[in-house]
Amino acid sequence: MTLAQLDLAAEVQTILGKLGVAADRYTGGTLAVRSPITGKEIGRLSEASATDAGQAIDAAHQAFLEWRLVPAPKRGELIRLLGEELRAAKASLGRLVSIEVGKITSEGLGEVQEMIDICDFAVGLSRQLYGLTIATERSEHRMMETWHPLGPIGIISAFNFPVAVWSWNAALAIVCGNSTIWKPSEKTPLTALATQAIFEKALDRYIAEGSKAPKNLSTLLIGGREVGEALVDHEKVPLVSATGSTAMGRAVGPRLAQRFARSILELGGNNAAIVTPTADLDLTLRGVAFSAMGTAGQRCTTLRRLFVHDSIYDALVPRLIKAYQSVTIGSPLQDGNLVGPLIDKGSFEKMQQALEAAKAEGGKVTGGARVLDGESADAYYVRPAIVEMPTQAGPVKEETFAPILYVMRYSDLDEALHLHNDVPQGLSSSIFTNDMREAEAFVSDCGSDCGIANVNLGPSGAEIGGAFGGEKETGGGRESGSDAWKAYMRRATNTLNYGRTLPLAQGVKFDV
Ligand code: UN1
Repeated sequence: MTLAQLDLAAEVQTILGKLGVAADRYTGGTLAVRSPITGKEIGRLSEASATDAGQAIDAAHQAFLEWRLVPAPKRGELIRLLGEELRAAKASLGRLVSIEVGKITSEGLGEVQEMIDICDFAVGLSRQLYGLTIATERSEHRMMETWHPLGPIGIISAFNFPVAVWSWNAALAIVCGNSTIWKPSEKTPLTALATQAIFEKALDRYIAEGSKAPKNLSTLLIGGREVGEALVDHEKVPLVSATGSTAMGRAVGPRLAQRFARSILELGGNNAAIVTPTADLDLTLRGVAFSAMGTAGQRCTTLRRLFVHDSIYDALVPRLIKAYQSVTIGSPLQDGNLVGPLIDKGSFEKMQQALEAAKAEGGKVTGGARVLDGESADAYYVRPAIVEMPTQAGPVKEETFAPILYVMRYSDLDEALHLHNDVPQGLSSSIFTNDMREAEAFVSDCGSDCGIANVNLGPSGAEIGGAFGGEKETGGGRESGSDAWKAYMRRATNTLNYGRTLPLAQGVKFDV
């Protein structure tokens, strides 16, 4: 079957019907959604206005006032049910992710698995929201810290992980006692509708079990900039977790800071790997290929820069170029294809501009051309590009959300580390080495400056148990595992006096 023959609109309708989304939610509106697989329209949604957003925030605030009264382990039960519903919906939702974003089947399913994993994590966490007890200098006193819910949490997500990123935030926010309001990318509202329907199923089951939960615990707002701005500017939203470009973060961060609200920012990455002389080259090849070409280069953790030691450059780079020339490109729904389409024309154009700019800096480009345009004029498939660069200059320092891998030689590890860190972004990174000193140096205080630093695996494909996020222009936020939950709560320090006197700290005397 050629791309032009695929009837994805019909399949979308079947999937959404099965997941419990009424047809009027995705027909007849103003926001057109296209599948990048064919470039054709697969839905049309109504958009929320700023006024709708304001009302939704007020309702979410009311929901928060009720939900915070529910004990955390009981909140966890709702997320356990969400995990069950996601398991039941995995095949359908994974397929919808593939259709709406263009991910290959295993990656579409993998995204839903990531949602299930964070639910499991959050259920455990719901019995582990702990604080410290701290030694006090005052006799017959006790000092401790307690953690409390914040309020309605705004979640702004990007097209490339259209549902997993919501779940990282929502699963934690909800067990922590908050309500959530979600503004998904305008490019991927259908998977958001489906996810909201799955959440509502879990909520109905929770209530049917006899538990109490407010109706507006999780709200979905389909819309553009106005909706995002409403979340950012509304005094009742104490935290916005935003994933997207650095430009978006630059707009959102200061506006939140202006009203002393919090932000979790997950912005651009420009992730690199260093391949040292002792690296296992077969393993390196696979690690580089997946993290640079996987998801058509559209992960924020995608490998974009590769530093290869002089002594192994000729053993590795020609093999890599061969892999780039032979990787299977095409409909992500067809087994065997590893690289699906770019999200849209704009993305293709930015990729071509970056390749031109790289050439102007002396880069030698292999790949990067459009393919399959004869089959579907509105879909943008490209052969991933590998660019041998003489220096780290021009577009190498920028994040282009497309499959371009810039390869550079190095001879001295300190120099490679310097170049590795010498970009504005700081999300993820790797070293391929079998030398223990090099591996340790890379993850040390003087090594990679990123939020994620790996040894002998690529920078992409993180699992949810670790804190996810990065430094510098990546925004500094941490989501998902470890103690990322603390960002969704406020900390109170409590000192309790169980004596009959009032000793003051620091030896202060104040006898009246
Ligand atoms: C993203 O690209 O926005 O590490 C998130 C990874 C995934 C998450 C990426 N688990 O590639």
